[in-house]
Amino acid sequence: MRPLRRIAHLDMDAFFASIELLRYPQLKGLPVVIGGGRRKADEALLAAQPARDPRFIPVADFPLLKDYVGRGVITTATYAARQFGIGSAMGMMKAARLCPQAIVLPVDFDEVRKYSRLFKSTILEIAPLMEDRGVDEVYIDFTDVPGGQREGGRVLARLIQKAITEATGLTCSVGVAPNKLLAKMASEFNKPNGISIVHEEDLQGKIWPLTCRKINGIGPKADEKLATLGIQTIGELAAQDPSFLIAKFGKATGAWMHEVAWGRDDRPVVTSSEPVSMSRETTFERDLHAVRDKAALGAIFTELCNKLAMDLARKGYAAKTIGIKLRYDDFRIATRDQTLDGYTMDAKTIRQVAGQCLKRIPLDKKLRLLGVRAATLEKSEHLSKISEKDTFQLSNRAADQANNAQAAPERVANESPGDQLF
Ligand code: TTP
Ligand code: MG
Ligand code: MG
Repeated sequence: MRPLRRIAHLDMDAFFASIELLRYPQLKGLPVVIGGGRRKADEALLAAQPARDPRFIPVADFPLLKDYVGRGVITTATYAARQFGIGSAMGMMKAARLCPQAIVLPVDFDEVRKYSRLFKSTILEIAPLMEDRGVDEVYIDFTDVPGGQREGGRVLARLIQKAITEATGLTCSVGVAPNKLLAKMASEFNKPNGISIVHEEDLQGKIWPLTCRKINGIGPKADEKLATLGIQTIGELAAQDPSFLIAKFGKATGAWMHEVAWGRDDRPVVTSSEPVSMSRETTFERDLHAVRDKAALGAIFTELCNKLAMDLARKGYAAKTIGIKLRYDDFRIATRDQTLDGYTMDAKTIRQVAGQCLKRIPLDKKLRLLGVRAATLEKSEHLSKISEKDTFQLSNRAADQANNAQAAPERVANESPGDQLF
């Protein structure tokens, strides 16, 4: 008899922040946020005390959120900081009002990459079927791994958790379920440092009471639309006739919503670790206006495109989709993307396509942030020679992600750690 399918989703706890706590263990248990984008603050701290071991820098010497001046957003926060209502993607100034005494540190991408590799290689030593889903999370197929069926997967999950903590000093949370969809939800149930086991028969008790937003792939827009239809929970979604959902959301999305509400998902765990997308973005020092600050904005835009092209080249990828993201001064986000007929890794082409995307966004308000993204990636070595001419015949896909509930997750995995917030 085929063993039951058991899929785990493992996600590191407060990843970027926990990495800083390894360097500064004296901050354990305190509210700490990561954000601001630069290492200035604690470089100054260390420069002032060059001979000192970072572990012995007094807590009182660390920069506090209340003294932060700048326009960054919070990347993540320790669980102690989350008790004050602070979370990812929140503006630093807002966070400072919620918890002025929180310590603020910048992200160290080299360390993030190091620990990301380390925890993944630790898993691979125990369970060979692992799918990389970004900087701090993976799916693991437990089905045929020793211990993977015991207590629904809890025995293996515990073993992996312990191995990761021994190798890295970091904690993670694991959900084990019949498929990826349910495992992803389950890994959040007992965060931090938790394990949660979900069986098919738990659908009604554990999954249906959750809000639809908990489904990986239902983003804010789709959630809002569901709410206007009187559908708040996954159970309510499951109770809808598929034809009703199809009428409201289109054939693919409607049918997909029905399936996921019933906990069905047969996507395999894919072991290759290809990135989903790459992106570059920046928060401006001050809000910029599309017309009045055209030159400054244009220069930043070009630089982002150049950097993105370099990222692609360095990692050996070409992209078929180029997109942009911007955040207005009222914090609202707009995205647009465009799919090319061919693949490109050329900075000029990226800039031109991104520029066309920008033209499709209303630019009446000031901007805080601008980002450029490359998706539908292919290893450049797999591509036959693509001429510039080919790459630049655009097929103008009306891709307003914001108005369109996609069957794919709205927030793509974190990708490589240098790429933020797309
Ligand atoms: P998450 O796994 O979403 O968050 P987390 O690990 O910090 O906290 P949790 O315990 O809830 O899992 O993201 C992993 C890292 O990715 C996070 O530490 C920082 C980074 N990140 C961003 O850069 N931007 C974002 O919007 C989010 C959500 C995360
Ligand atoms: Mg995490
Ligand atoms: Mg994560």
